[in-house]
Order: sequence, then structure tokens, then C-alpha cells
Amino acid sequence: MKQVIPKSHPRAQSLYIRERLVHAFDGGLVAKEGLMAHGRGEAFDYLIGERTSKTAKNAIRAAAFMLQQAQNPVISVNGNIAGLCPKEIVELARASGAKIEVNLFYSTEQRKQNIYKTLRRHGASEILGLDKKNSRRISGLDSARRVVDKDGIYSADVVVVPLEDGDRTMALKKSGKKVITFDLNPLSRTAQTADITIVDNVVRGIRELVTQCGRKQVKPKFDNKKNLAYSIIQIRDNLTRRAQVA
Ligand code: PTJ
Repeated sequence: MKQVIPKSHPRAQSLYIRERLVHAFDGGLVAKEGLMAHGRGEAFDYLIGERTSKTAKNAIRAAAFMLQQAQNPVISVNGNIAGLCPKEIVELARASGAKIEVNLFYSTEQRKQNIYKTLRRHGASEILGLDKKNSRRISGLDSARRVVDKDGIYSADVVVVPLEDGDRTMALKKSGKKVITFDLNPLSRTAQTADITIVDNVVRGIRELVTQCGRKQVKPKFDNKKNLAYSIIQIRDNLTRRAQVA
């Protein structure tokens, strides 16, 4: 990928992430709609200060504990996350013992294949979600995301769903699963419905989750609603600080 962003740029990290997503779009991994979803994420990343907050770290430790306790954890992979952090998905699967399943909202066979090849290139040995013989349906869901693998999301007790739509989070919860999400928008339906919401850019947060999964975790005192409320307060405080400087 041609690099055009100077390292000294104050928002270099955010611009690198944007470049990576555009590159993944050109490579056929990301849906057009994924570019828009990313733009929404960028706006919230700006508001949270483009760093992993203490509240995000609390959620990450709680997520690591949940993954360590799980019987059949699964990481659900969409176009954006495959484009942004394929290496880290494979590392998280190794560190947590989770399976990897490709599950798309704007589903096409071609994009599934592109994501499959990318994950394989980064060392994934088993990737679910491509074998039609194994497919089952999650009830209460109309989108393509209802089609899941019988050994993966269908039978999972814990599902990691980065950048998710609210309907599927609700359907997964209704079918008795625990849901961990990365979502920069603490007000989204997914953020509000999940058991654990990591309000952080998945590119930063997933690395910390890999690290924490490699450590022995103790049962945390964690309340997702309170944690989300702190994230919203942090945004307000960031805005107030900026307004005072201006
Ligand atoms: O690849 P597909 O077909 O499965 O489609 C994937 C997208 C992302 C297009 C689909 O899931 C979608 O439309 O998602 P939404 O409903 O737009 O939700 C995306 C959420 O993720 C929003 O709340 C964004 O703020 C948030 N978000 C965007 N980029 C990031 C993010 N959260 C964490 N890290 C990011 N990099």
C-alpha cells in the first residue's frame, strides 16, 4: 500500500486506519456500506480522544474473563474487521481458544472467499461460515446474518461481534448467547444490548484483548450499563475541555 500520510500528522493513526480500510475495500473485502460505517466510527473515535480509555480497558478485562470461561466461543468476522485486523483476529482466536466464523450483513460469495483467503494468509487454520452443508438459521432475524455455522455461532455460548448491527445482537441474546462487541458508538443498539461493550477502535482494542486473554483473569465486577454511562461522560468531558481551549 502506498503511504502518503506524514508520521507527524496529529491524526496519523486515524488516517492510517482509514487507508487500511480503503485498501481492503479495493481488495474486495469491505462492502461499500462498510466505508460509511467506518466514517461513523471515525467520528466517535475523535470524540473519545482516539485512545483506549480506562473504561474500555475494564470492558476488555471482563471480555477476556468471559472468553476464558466459555465452552464454545466464536469470533464473528465481517468485511470491516477482516480488512482492519486480520492478523489480530487469528491471534485472538489462538489466545482465547475461539473459533473464527465469517458472517456478513451484505453477503456475497466472492467477498466471503476474499475474507477466507486473507484470514488463511494470516495463519487461520479453521474458518467457519463458508460450508453450506453446515448452515443453520438463527430465529428472529431477516438479514443474511441469520445464516450461521452449526459448529460455530449456532452452538456458541459466547460470540465476539465487532462492528455489529443491533438486530443480530438482539437475536443472539434471545437465543441465550453472551455477546461481546467492539463499538465506538456507546449509544448504538448493539452497544446497549451486548453483555460487554468495548467502546474503542477495534484496531487498538483487539490487541489489548489478545494480551489480556493471555493472562489469568479474576472474575471482574463489571456492569455494562455503568461502563457505557462512563464512556458517554468521557465524551462529554472531552467536548467540554475542547470547547474551553477554543
Ligand atoms: O461486511 P458486512 O457485509 O458484514 O457489513 C459490515 C458493516 C460494518 C457494514 C455492517 O455491520 C454495518 O452496517 O454496521 P453498522 O450498523 O453501520 O454499525 C457499525 C458500528 O460500528 C457503528 O456503531 C460504528 O460507530 C462502529 N464502528 C465503525 N468503525 C469502527 C467501529 N467500532 C469500532 N471500531 C471501528 N474501527
